[in-house]
Amino acid sequence: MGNGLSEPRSLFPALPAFRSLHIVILGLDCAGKTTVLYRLRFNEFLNTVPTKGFNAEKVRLRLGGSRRCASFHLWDVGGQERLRPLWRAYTRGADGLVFVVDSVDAERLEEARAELHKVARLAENHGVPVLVVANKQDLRGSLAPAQIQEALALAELSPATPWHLQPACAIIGEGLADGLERLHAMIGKRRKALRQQQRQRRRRQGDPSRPRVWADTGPVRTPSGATDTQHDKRSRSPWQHQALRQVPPVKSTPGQR
Ligand SMILES: Nc1nc2c(ncn2[C@@H]2O[C@H](COP(=O)(O)OP(=O)(O)O)[C@@H](O)[C@H]2O)c(=O)[nH]1
Ligand SMILES: [Mg+2]
Repeated sequence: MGNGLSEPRSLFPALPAFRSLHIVILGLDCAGKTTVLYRLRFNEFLNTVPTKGFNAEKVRLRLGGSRRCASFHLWDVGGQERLRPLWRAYTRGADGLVFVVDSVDAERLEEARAELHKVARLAENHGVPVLVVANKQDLRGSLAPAQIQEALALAELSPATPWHLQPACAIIGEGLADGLERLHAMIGKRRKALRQQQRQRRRRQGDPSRPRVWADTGPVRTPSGATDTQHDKRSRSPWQHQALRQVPPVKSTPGQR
């Protein structure tokens, strides 16, 4: 479940496998963020205590049962109200966000919605893909993904924000690898689009980032008629070269040196 931008299942070649993606796990306290982190890292259930600061782990994931792997650097940040102002610092420069919600805690879904939209709206998070994990699907009374999508108003996120909603149970790990794979694919798609935009912009502007090395076209005559060897030819623009070449050559008369 997601918006149009999350559709293609994978764009693996768009992302180099050796570089870890910076992923931040957010959500209200008790949603199951730390359980998600440790399940992904150790592939087992670990009892958690409320997170005061953050936990960070590196995780490698085999993609779609293939031999290709992806590396993630996962940051699990405390979700208590007094810690939420810190989210902004952790998400700066993030490749993707994971937003975990407790699917049974209907009362706090409104609060979760407000926090999710607040963080997604930050200028520095513009276009950053979001994986929403509808956690605790094993519990009786858990809301269906469609209900969670509506309660979180995911359709109202910016059209530039790719998102995917993944039902999951962090206790046994169900849904987590699939969700992370979708996030990986969304990040790949975004990178590819950004690279294309960058190339188009460069083509329009004549790529100022390239080193200005002009071709060596031989000695150049200065207006005085002398061959210019004193100046570095590479420091002149092609227009200067052309102007200098248009100076008529000084005819040497016999006896003149
Ligand atoms: N039944 C169930 N309980 C879960 C699940 N995920 C986490 N929990 C429990 O929810 C509580 C809070 O989890 P924790 O990871 O500390 O939440 P955090 O505050 O978001 O980091 C813990 O008691 C977990 O065992 C799940 O998928 N199903
Ligand atoms: Mg925690």
